[in-house]
Amino acid sequence: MKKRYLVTAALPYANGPLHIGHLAGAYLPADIYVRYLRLMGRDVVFVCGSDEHGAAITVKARKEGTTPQAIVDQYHTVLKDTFEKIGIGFDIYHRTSAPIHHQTSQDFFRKLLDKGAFLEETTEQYFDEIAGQFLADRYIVGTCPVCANPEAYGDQCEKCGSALSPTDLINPKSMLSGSVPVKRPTKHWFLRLDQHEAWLREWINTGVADGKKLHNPADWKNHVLGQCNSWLDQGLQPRAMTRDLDWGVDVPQEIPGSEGKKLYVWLDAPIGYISATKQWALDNGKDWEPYWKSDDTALVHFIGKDNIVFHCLIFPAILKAHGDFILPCNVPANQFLNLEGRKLSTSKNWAVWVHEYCADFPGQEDVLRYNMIKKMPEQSDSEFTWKGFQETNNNELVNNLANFVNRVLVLSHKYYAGIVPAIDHDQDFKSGWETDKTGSYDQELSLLYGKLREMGTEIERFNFREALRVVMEISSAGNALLQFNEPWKTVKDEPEMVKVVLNLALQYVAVLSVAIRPFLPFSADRLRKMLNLGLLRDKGDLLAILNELVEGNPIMLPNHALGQSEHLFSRISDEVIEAQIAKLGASEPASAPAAEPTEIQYAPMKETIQFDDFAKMDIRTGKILTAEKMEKSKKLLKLSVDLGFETRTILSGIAEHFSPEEVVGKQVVVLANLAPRPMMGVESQGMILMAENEQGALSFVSPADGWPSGFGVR
Ligand code: B3M
Ligand code: ZN
Repeated sequence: MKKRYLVTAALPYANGPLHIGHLAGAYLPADIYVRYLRLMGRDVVFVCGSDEHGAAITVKARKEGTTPQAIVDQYHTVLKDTFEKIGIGFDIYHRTSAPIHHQTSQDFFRKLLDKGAFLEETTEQYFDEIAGQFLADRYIVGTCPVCANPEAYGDQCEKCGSALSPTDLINPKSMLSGSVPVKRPTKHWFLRLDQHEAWLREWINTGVADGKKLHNPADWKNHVLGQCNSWLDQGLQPRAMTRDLDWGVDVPQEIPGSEGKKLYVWLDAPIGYISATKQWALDNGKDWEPYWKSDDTALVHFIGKDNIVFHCLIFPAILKAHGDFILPCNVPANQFLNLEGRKLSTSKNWAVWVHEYCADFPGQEDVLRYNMIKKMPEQSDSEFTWKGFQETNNNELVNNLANFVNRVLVLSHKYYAGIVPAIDHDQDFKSGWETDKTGSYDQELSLLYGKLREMGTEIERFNFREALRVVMEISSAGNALLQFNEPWKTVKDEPEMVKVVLNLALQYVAVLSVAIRPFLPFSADRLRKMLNLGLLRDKGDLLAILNELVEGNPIMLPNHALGQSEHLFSRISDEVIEAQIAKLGASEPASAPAAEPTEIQYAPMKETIQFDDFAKMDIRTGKILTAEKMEKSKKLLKLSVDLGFETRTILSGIAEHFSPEEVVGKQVVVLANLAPRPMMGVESQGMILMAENEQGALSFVSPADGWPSGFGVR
């Protein structure tokens, strides 16, 4: 275990408000993690802030006919407020326009320059002759060379996550004037990423850097490692760390050639984590340096998947080149959240804006949090729907959690005037964990202990959905405890047993009041009040409870007076949901374009092969002459395929997609020299090539109509 934690959440661009995709991607997971660490008494600083530079800002200002400064001032405030309202508990929410940030970034630049980390080079860059400006990053769009997305930016394709250079784009177009740019020479400082490739590869894949084991790659998410490796496999190129712009952090003036040059936003933005930490330290009389420079600090970056390469390769290279800084020990990036079957889109207003949610659902911030966690795109893209939101609220938060809490408190007030009953430990009762099992008080406490531990383990592994599920199991078991023992029926005849059941149920509620804290902080506060337990100070509260439970001690002591009970959650009606659905895309133009497809998961690239590997395959055109179902096989069709010079029998696994009638006469492409293979008593002599999409649908790969059979495909 590390001595201290520095947790960062991606700095949102101050060019728009926060939507649920942001929340589920980086901020909520980071917040849960941090709240948990604090509850465990760990030393943790949680930093974030507005990213106020880059084309995201200037393009927006230009669109709105205002200045970049006006844009960042407006949205910095909106973002800061929204984070607060939805309970993201940063220790500091900073901004990159702050002087301390400019200073810190410039110092970094000087240090990198001194250390020879840069290559100074004049290259041809795209220039917009109408706007009179060089076009880097988001000033230029074009087709992604990797996935063919026609709207890839000059720095990155948001669809496939590839990091790009403007010169990689196919059919580049200026975002400023829409014109086709020309190339002009300009001088910049390039980070020698090529020189960092070897150690980055080792560090990413083994966790070892400079001979020190820093982390275990098995703890990193697969898709994060996958993206890093596919980038590394393409070979790292020197990357410009400066831009010809008039908005951003100046290249330090004493450096020759600095005039008109700004730092690349992806150089200054991650340094924003450091300047935020510095400001936090200044504000709190602390020392920032151990958090960034000491090996016993765990640095964890929470981000969305579109920021992976910047946090896993480029920023680490910058930190390493500087020399004094530690490297992140994990970058638990999330994938994307879709909304009602479509990709979130700011321009089409296809989003749920968090500040609007807070205005429409006051006091129900935790309902959104709960839903976001349940739908958190931890390993793959996920989807938010308003119907799902309603069902989750009504079935899980109301029927399970709020109902349990309410029953326990109401019954305790009714039977014991709101005083925790003292109990006789030898009473038999039924455990809520398994039907018809006799419970024991001590065992129940140790089960609670186990659940809290399990929750913690999942959180520390960044499995927040699973952690929340474990918490809700406590509530389910609590409900079952009441259901199995029916205190409302047995209180007259078995008063001592009912005391045990309710005392225990109160322990469950007390445990829940802490366990829900990382996920549902507002409800945790309300619950603490109902239990008259005092608000959590977060500093080690969970650890304290674990220490009691492991000793077999109850959390709520006999004779403790409970507070007033209230409803933790209430039902959400159809009308409320319908109103939200109607709001979606409301400002969309009347002739709305066809629904955007949801974010697609492409299979990762296979490893590179040589031309010789390809040349070994004999691929030919052909035509299906006959087709029949194979007996006893759901999947296979038996085909005879004309290859011009001969007819082959080929068994093809397409029977669930096509009927024999449909495929007869189809022109196809055949892998003709695949070793023959007996299948279900028939020899298959080749393979028909099929295209498959992400839903598993199949399409024939066909040559043009009337193309002759038997000729090569290359
Ligand atoms: N502002 C990009 C983004 O919002 C960027 C993150 C910076 S983190 C240092 O996707
Ligand atoms: Zn792409």
